[in-house]
Amino acid sequence: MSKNKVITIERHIIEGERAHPGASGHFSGLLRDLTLAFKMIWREVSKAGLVNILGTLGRENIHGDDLKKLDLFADETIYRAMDHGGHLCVMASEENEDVLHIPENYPTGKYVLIYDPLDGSSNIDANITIGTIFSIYGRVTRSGQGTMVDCLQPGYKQVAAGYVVYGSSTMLVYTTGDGVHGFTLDPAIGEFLLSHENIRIPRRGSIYSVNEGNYHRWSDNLKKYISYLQEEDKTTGRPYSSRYIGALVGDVHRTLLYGGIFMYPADSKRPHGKLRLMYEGNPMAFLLEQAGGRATNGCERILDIQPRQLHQRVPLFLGSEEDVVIAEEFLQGKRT
Ligand code: AHM
Ligand code: MG
Repeated sequence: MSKNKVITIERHIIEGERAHPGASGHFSGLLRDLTLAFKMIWREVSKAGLVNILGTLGRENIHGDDLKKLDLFADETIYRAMDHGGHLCVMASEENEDVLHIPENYPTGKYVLIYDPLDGSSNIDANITIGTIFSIYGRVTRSGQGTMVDCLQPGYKQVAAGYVVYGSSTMLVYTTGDGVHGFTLDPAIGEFLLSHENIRIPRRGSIYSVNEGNYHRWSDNLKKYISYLQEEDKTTGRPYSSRYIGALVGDVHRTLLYGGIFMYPADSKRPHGKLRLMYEGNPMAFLLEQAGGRATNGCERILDIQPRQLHQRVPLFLGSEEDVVIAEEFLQGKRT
């Protein structure tokens, strides 16, 4: 008989909160509500091909990407699961230009939720991994409705972050600043069960992940780093293998488990990169650091960046500590 205890995410969250004397229960309530939303999204994602709900809605989101029906469903599901619990004072979603207020008739709480409801949506039609990303902060304003000020906090102030990867199995990976823990959904009982306790990223990996189609737009320093990764050198395990899904959650999940480096750099077309600091950079950086890894924009720790806009973009390099340090050395011209 297996020696492993069966631990649901709900129990894990409650036990984590018990370790903090004086906790009000709001935090565990918030994460419980979020988990319900994730299960509702998973249900739709997993039957998407069957019920033919795929396809564009004929309108574009604020970033100009095609807005798929599932993006909209995921966005609304999270908002509706979280608007009435009394845990949040404000939300922000990658699909919406402005902050999302709590309806007047519902109580407000002391937390802020920032989320990317369905990342990697260009992969939906091909049945490739997609995901949901979330980030939670304590509020800064004192009471009532939260504001933009509550949302624009640097990543080191996050109190929790995580993602759900809807892949060959569905997993929820999260941190509250006490390590990174992964839960696999058992679809038969509809519960996320602890499957990856205290995930640690290897100190160095052997995989790099980047959209190499942008090669000719990259800086010379970045090109030199990629050449370094491709060189033969047995002592450092090079050449590295290249893996790129083009869906952040899947690419980061692999990097977290296997090590190596994921990059979405700045280039001549996108001087600030493509990914968004608040919705993608900060939650992934918090997770990676909690697992013993590193996350940078090339010269500054992601979690230290003071955000100025909700949708600002950031060059992103994250992964194994040693790999990211070497990338920084190349990007800063200290290695050639
Ligand atoms: P999205 O938020 O519109 O889905 O875009 C974000 C996605 C990430 O999941 C992924 O890392 C990146 O875009 C891939 O971009 P590209 O196709 O330029 O490589
Ligand atoms: Mg996204």
